[in-house]
Amino acid sequence: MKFSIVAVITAFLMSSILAHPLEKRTTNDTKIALEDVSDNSNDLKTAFGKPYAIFQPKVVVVSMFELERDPWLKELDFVHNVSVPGLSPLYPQVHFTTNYTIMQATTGEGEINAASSITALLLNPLFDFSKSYFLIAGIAGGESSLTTIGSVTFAKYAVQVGLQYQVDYREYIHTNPNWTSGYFGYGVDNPWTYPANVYGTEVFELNENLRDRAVKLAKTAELNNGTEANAKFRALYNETAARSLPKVVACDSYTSDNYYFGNVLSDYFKAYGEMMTNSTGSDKFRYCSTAQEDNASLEAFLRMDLHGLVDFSRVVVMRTISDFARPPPSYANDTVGFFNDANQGGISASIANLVIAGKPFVHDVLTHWDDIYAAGVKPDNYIGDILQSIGGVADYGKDSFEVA
Ligand SMILES: *C1O[C@H](CO)[C@@H](O)[C@H](O)[C@H]1NC(C)=O
Ligand SMILES: *[C@@H]1O[C@H](CO)[C@@H](O)[C@H](O)[C@H]1NC(C)=O
Ligand SMILES: *[C@@H]1O[C@H](CO)[C@@H](O)[C@H](O)[C@H]1NC(C)=O
Ligand SMILES: *[C@@H]1O[C@H](CO)[C@@H](O)[C@H](O)[C@H]1NC(C)=O
Ligand SMILES: *[C@@H]1O[C@H](CO)[C@@H](O)[C@H](O)[C@H]1NC(C)=O
Ligand SMILES: *[C@@H]1O[C@H](CO)[C@@H](O)[C@H](O)[C@H]1NC(C)=O
Ligand SMILES: *[C@@H]1O[C@H](CO)[C@@H](O)[C@H](O)[C@H]1NC(C)=O
Ligand SMILES: *[C@@H]1O[C@H](CO)[C@@H](O)[C@H](O)[C@H]1NC(C)=O
Ligand SMILES: *[C@@H]1O[C@H](CO)[C@@H](O)[C@H](O)[C@H]1NC(C)=O
Repeated sequence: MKFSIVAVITAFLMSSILAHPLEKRTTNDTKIALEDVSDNSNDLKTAFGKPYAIFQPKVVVVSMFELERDPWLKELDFVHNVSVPGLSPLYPQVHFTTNYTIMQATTGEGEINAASSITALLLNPLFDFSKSYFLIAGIAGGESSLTTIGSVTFAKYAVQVGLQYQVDYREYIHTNPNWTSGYFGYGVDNPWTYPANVYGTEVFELNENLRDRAVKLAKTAELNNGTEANAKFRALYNETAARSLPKVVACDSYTSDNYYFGNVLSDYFKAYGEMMTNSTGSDKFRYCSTAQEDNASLEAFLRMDLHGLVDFSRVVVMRTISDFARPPPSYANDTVGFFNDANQGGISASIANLVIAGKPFVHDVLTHWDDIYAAGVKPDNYIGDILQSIGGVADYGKDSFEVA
């Protein structure tokens, strides 16, 4: 059979028009003209926002690697791929649903990938993210006092724990026998003193009202409980949370390129996070999950918020627990064996629960766009970084820090 080439091209054009109902975002040229950047000062600012951007997604789901991405691509109608310069070579494209309201992006793993991918994405002129909500949805190690395999956590604080001095056990134990790990803060000489200087990315605080709404929505979902092997592994622990079925928990997340586990480092970093967030002895900060990207992504969001390119109050960090960060008592002397025990393997439950617990929030943003989300969910808590870069007064940190 032969086709007329014109008919084929026409059919192709028609189908691509139908398949890409791309509605360019409306722009207000009067407003843009008024915001002309060419003033006479020597402090020329780049344009505030990106008035000629084409895409303005309402929700962006941020994954870190393939296993976190794929269940979203399967669950929703992500039919459009868009290549973005500066994304990870492993994940060069973002994905849009049919009507371009939901976007998915994958950063690549670790702090460097997360920071550079989010920066590239937010600066791309095709996208206007000034009103978009971001759901960072990834898996993490879990603290057994608050979580178990498959648990879903939503953070208020994100603490980067790797930014410290570190010395090996064999080199401090003779002189500093009461140190519990080789870590201590910048500009000080022991692990119990608040750092004298910071790089600015140590602690981020997110919109608690938005976080609590996401928690409430996630609680309406029926979580994946994991496998029989997961259930047996949970039973090895003493803590009630670790022994129970997975739940949705409001608690805080750590970022560290250094993938740590075990009681010694978990105890040390828990205490460090409490010190950094000024919450020692209170439950203002509750460490429960450890992963490798959030602070890096948050730093990129914060910098772009300063220029109106995103709204830092619209970022949610959700981490589902794929494995425990501490061994159970029966593995007390074999932390490496514990880590490599495939039986705890909660990867399938944690991956499934990313979509199960994240989807209600995504749908809520679309359903209540006009009455709630377009205007924003106002935070009552401090949001931002340790340097108070986007304003407000942090409930942690110090009045000033030495310059490193
Ligand atoms: C990482 O982000 C968390 C908030 O999610 C924040 O509390 C923490 O201070 C950040 N840490 C670093 C080192 O940036
Ligand atoms: C466009 O912007 C101008 C200046 O800010 C404003 O007066 C006008 O109402 C805007 N028009 C629309 C349709 O929003
Ligand atoms: C879009 O991206 C997904 C995920 O990388 C891929 O599986 C799919 O083949 C791509 N589609 C097109 C049309 O390139
Ligand atoms: C876009 O599609 C989503 C489903 O993916 C739907 O919930 C939403 O209402 C649609 N929005 C518009 C403006 O059509
Ligand atoms: C650790 O030992 C030093 C003396 O070597 C002492 O000054 C310090 O108070 C001790 N710290 C703690 C938390 O026990
Ligand atoms: C998980 O377990 C709970 C309690 O037994 C049960 O109510 C729920 O239906 C289970 N969820 C799934 C997806 O099987
Ligand atoms: C955990 O429970 C076991 C048995 O019930 C008990 O022997 C052990 O002391 C407990 N360990 C901790 C750290 O509480
Ligand atoms: C771990 O080692 C200590 C000291 O040798 C011993 O008392 C304890 O029974 C061991 N625990 C396990 C679970 O093997
Ligand atoms: C946090 O703790 C440090 C060290 O104890 C202290 O210097 C600082 O003032 C505290 N910050 C707040 C906001 O309470």
